[in-house]
Amino acid sequence: PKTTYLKDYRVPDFLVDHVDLRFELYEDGARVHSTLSMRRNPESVDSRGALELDGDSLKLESVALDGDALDTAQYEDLGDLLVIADVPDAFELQVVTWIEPHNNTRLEGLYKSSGMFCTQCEAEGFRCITFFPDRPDVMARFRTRIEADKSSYPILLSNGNDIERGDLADGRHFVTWEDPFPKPCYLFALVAGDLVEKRDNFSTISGRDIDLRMYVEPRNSEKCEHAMDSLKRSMRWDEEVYGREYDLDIFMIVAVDDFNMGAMENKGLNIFNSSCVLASQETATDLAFQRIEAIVAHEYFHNWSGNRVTCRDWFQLSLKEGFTVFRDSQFSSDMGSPTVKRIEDVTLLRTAQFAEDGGPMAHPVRPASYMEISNFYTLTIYEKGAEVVRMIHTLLGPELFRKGSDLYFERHDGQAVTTDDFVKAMEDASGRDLSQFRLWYEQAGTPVLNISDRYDEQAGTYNLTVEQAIPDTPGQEDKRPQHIPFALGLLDGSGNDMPLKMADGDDDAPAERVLELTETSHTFEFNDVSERPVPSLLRQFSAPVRVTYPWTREQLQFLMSHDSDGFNRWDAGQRLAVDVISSLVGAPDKAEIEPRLVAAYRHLMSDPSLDQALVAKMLQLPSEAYLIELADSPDVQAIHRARERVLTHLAISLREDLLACYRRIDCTGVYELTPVAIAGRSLRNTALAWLLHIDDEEGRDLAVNQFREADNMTDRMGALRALVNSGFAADRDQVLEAFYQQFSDDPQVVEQWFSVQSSSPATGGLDQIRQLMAHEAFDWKNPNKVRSVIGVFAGQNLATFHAADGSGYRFLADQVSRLDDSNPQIAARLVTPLTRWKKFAPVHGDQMKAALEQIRDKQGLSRDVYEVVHKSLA
Ligand code: HT7
Ligand code: ZN
Repeated sequence: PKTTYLKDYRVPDFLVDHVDLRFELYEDGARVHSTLSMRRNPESVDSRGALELDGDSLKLESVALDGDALDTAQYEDLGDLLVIADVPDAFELQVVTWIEPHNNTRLEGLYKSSGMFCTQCEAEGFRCITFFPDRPDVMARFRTRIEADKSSYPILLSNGNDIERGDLADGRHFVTWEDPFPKPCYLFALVAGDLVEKRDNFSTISGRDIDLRMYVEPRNSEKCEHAMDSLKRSMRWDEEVYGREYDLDIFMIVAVDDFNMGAMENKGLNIFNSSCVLASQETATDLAFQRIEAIVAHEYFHNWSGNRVTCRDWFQLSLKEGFTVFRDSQFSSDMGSPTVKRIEDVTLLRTAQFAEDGGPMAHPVRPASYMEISNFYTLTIYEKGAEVVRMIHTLLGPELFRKGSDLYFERHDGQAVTTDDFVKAMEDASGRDLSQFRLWYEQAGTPVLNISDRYDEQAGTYNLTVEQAIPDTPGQEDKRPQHIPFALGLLDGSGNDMPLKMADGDDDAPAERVLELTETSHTFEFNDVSERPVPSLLRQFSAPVRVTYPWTREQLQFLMSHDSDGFNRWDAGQRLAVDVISSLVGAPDKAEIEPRLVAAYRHLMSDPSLDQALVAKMLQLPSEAYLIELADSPDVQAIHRARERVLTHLAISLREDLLACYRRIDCTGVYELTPVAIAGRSLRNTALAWLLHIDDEEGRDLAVNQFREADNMTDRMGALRALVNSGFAADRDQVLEAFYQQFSDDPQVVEQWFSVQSSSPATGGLDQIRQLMAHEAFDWKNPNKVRSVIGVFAGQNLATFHAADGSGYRFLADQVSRLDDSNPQIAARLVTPLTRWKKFAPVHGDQMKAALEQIRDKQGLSRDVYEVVHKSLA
């Protein structure tokens, strides 16, 4: 497959002013009539070149230029390109193609999901519908007429406003949609199905009335309220925080079961994976409710950050994704607990993005090349990209950042631009020089900050030395130091923030400072420091970096209870737990377990005056995945055993506290989604999980009872998970069966039922995973089912996946090879755990590598999987 390079970017040779589409939808295929009003681009360097349009899996029926049919000598159909050598400067091109949505298992372009037609055009799916210059810097106005059987497809949707509808012969009907905003074709959408409509409305800040509509299958009609409320909150928030008002008269959301990602921000017609939009108290956990709110917000926010201002090319993907993730995380912070939201974001970043940044697929936030763009919808583009925007926010402060975003939206409205344009707007609005900061977009790899300090009691000075280093990544060595905002505080012996005085005669002595690192090494001096402080470093995780500092366990325990920064209190707890667990990896069974950890957790559990939302997070031990990420040549089985030992020790030592904690929290009231209520359920379920970890009989009774009595999925799932991970095999089998019987007709719940089993070493041995794949509810064509069984197994059931005999690796290779024929995007994502083979000792690494080679040697490998496998083996 060929590689596309950023350095080769050229403006398009042809522009499209208007697109007229007519879809004839049938059971055995669809005919697409496309009329493109085109002209040569005056900015193109090639003023006489041939017209080339992208295509993929299309059957070309006819081509006409300005009304004259072309014969096959006048154009060339190369499959992936339609070439017309001789075209005038401005013309109308009519192309008719035939496609087969019912056979489209890749879920790119137009396909069928549960009997309905739907589309996914980002990144390069529009070319699977018709021939088109499929690149985001070609923006056009679209008019779309959809024709289909009226009884099977009463609802026909596309972008914009519906301007005409009517009946046709043979029981068919049509609706025509017009989108007044020019857009790239990746934002085109079409839906046709037998769906129920849920309506609401929103009055914008300027008093315009917007029609809000959700379309779902009839069985899901009671699961729309949360998404609709989330949408209205998002619309209000974007007006208040970013001054962004919605621009069309209608905003539509559609839920589909078969979808490769979470959702898609098509103009005025967002399409969602059902699992990311449908929820009821009975069927969705607290986590799912929060996720839905965040994704609805994310897609809505794209209307400005992505649609009104879009990407010039796919190397600029983080322009819209990083910025929009930053915006949705600000929104979630404002809707719930900011500290908890930050903890969740950082956990994902440090566990998974850092791993990506240290692996063979590491790439900058603005990549320099790709083979298959779908492989670049990564944690680096999304999460690290959001951190980069967050650092700009930290450096500029909220007011200047808002000035910068206003300028960006105003300056580039209706344009396709670059990450550099974004940074430039921030510079121009603030007067700050961000030239060194731009390296965050260009250099891959996670910077490491090595920190040391010295306290001079006589002089009353405290010196903090910070050295930064950025590791080599594929194709990038000898990196330059980056511009890093580094927030810190210093704690005195009573746990109070000390005034941070940095120069003699300086009156300004704040309790917290954001230092700016620009050199390889800095030494910062603090004056009038009356005692040796305990440093609270990188508060709020002010930059996506690794920090090393020789904290003692005493200091960590101290920070856990005293740091005024809630995030760093949590982080100190994580560091203490990591230190304790790591010290037990490979240690004899009788090695002592740090008593400070038990004391710290007892304090957290038994003091109800503490922020319960933070406590609920602090009681989560670092995951196996995170411990593996932190280790060099990790021994997964030994890490698993050490973590289990610590959990067992904590549960035994804290048994009475756990029972008291469980009973103290009243969960009998009305189900609420407030941070306090969510924290209460989380704490109770953690207590239950720990009690069942040691097969406590009383815990078992509580769990069985909770499972039976629960009026919400969080508690039912909490009990189910605890029982599944316990040694109470009979209870486990019983509740699993009861759960399935109750929810077998709800695909989103069945996905949770699959996940709870495939993630558990107790039920997720390889044989059981195979059994789940043979289950009546498993479906190879549905990405959610594949992810909930195979993806969860390889990503979360790590002790089984990394079995010493390599069976987990070979199993994954077999599944990837099988899936590659039908859905290459999902197959390529499933490969991820194997790509990390170099991190592991040869006993594992060699077998992981062999599994990659097994995939590599498969005939007819897709470009998606080819890229991941070859780059991993390089
Ligand atoms: N912008 C959307 C990206 C997306 C996507 C990309 C590749 C393949 C399938 C896809 N479905 C959606 C999602 C978002 O970030 O909002
Ligand atoms: Zn997005």
